[in-house]
Amino acid sequence: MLTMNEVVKEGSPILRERAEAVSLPPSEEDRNTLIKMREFLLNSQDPETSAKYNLRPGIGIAAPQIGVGKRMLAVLVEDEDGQLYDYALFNPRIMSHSIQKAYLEGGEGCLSVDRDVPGFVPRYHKVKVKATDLDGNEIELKLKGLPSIVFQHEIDHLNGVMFYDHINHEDPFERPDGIAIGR
Ligand code: K3U
Ligand code: NI
Repeated sequence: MLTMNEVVKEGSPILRERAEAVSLPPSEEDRNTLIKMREFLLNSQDPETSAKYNLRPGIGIAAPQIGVGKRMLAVLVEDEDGQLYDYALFNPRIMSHSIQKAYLEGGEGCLSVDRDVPGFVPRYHKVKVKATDLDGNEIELKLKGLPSIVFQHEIDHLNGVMFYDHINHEDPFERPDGIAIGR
């Protein structure tokens, strides 16, 4: 199983590189890596398992964060209605996005960042994402609110972008135009 020992921390060059597309159909190795990433999120959100293995709870993870420079991500998050977004995907692409922006009231965190970086992170409120799932099926997701923000954070990791790159460093708490989302 993956633990925090496998999670690459800021300063590592792989977090600043553009990840490579996964060749499809995925190899058994790529599928296994992605299955382990999803399992990490499940374990990290389970109070007993996270305490036992000292896991930081996560709602998303991208392959570069475990040192694999390929376009793969896993997300495990509930929206404000309690609907679960449980995805493990190859080659995710944002096909379109709203003009409207959104940001998390409490800012963002990252498993690769062992410090608090205060400030609002402007994102798109809604995104349409296409990707390939673990069974090789092409899927399209229409996302808004927290799940949309988590996907944008993870797709950023595939492009070498960190959440704090988006913060207004002159005034981190200047409210972006858009919807404030609580958690
Ligand atoms: O935000 C976190 C959280 C964990 C449990 C419950 C509720 C929230 C932890 S930080 C996190 O999950 C990052 C993970 C990363 F860096 F590996 F991608 C994802 C994320 C956090 C906040 C906004 C968007 C994405
Ligand atoms: Ni992150």
